[in-house]
Amino acid sequence: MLKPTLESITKKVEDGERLSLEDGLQLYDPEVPLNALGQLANRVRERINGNRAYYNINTHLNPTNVCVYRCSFCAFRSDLRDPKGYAMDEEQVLTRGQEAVQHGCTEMHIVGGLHHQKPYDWYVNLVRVLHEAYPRLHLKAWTAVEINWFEFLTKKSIRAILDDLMQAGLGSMPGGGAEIFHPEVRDQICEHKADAKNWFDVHRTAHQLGLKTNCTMLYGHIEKPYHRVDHLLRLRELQDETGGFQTFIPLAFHPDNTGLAHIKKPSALDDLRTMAISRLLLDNIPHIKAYWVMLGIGTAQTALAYGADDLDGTVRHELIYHDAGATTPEALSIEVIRRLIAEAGREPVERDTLYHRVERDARDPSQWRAGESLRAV
Ligand code: V47
Repeated sequence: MLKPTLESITKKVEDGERLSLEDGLQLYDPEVPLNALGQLANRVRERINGNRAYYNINTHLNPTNVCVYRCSFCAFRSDLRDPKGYAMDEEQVLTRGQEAVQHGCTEMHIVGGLHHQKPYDWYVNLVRVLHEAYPRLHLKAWTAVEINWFEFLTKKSIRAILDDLMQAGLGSMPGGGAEIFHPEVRDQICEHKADAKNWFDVHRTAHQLGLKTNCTMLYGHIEKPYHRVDHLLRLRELQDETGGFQTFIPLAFHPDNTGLAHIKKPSALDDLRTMAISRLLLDNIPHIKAYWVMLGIGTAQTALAYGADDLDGTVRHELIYHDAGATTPEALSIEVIRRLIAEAGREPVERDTLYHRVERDARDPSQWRAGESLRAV
């Protein structure tokens, strides 16, 4: 078989043909000019999402940082007895909910450590109390790794656990915990936690139950291009089966305060190349997010021309990246996020978690209603 070239890959993209593992690997060859790759990804991005660039008004809640696992890339986790260790009580969680609603947030993104002294009910109850107090706040909560931990705690099936959480008020699931699926890498950076099969079983079941989920890839540590492309193709395969992924978020590794602090963080060029390759390989996932917290504002803005169509949100109270050395601000105002998008020549569109247009009351912007569904065009 002939080795793919940028020309043969461009032809495939133009003909709407699916790219292969070999194509993905070829696009990682530094000989392939980044600008040309970006332009190709941009065509696909505009084919799917037009000129829109989405953002949302959201907040993060990390109810505890105490974690049974010791993933070498994580600066957020803590031991129970470490002075840094914490676990929030119901009142603290509700205060965060109230703050979110007052700021007009449509979404709360909830993830944290796996606290060995907290029972399953602690996690379910947290969703329940927030949902009862603030029913309009969409709870995008718990990664597949947490669901896998709940399986261990309760011996219940994934389906039964997701049923409990949905009844309590779970609205969708974030894409974390995916890291790199290939065991050559996964066994070195997070050997004890949910493996690729566990992660996919949770997302498959969530999709079967009608829950939308996101997916991620943590890159720029010990993995090679092969592991990244393999990772993306595994996500594409589940999406073919279920269609339940909304958004893919490539996550650039931040080394500070982690067990991999000797590794340099990926360059902006690698970030943009990975963004573009993700857009091209994940032909069946509608949205690609440039998560500004981790990319930095300049690269996230540039990524809107390299395949990305979403910047995530205003993001209050993010800890996972800031503990690992992210120098981005703690939150962006709506005005700044809209200006960043407009400067990139895109149309800023506020969305809710499930991609409906958000319409705000001009006199009191904390008041909003969900409008039309923003289907990929
Ligand atoms: O799974 C942890 C990553 C993830 C580091 O679904 C790190 O909308 C880089 O998944 N350097 C959690 N990455 C965050 C996440 C996410 C973020 C934004 C939006 C969404 C979404 C999901 O963060 C973890 C891990 O892959 N991570 N430590 C670090 N030092």
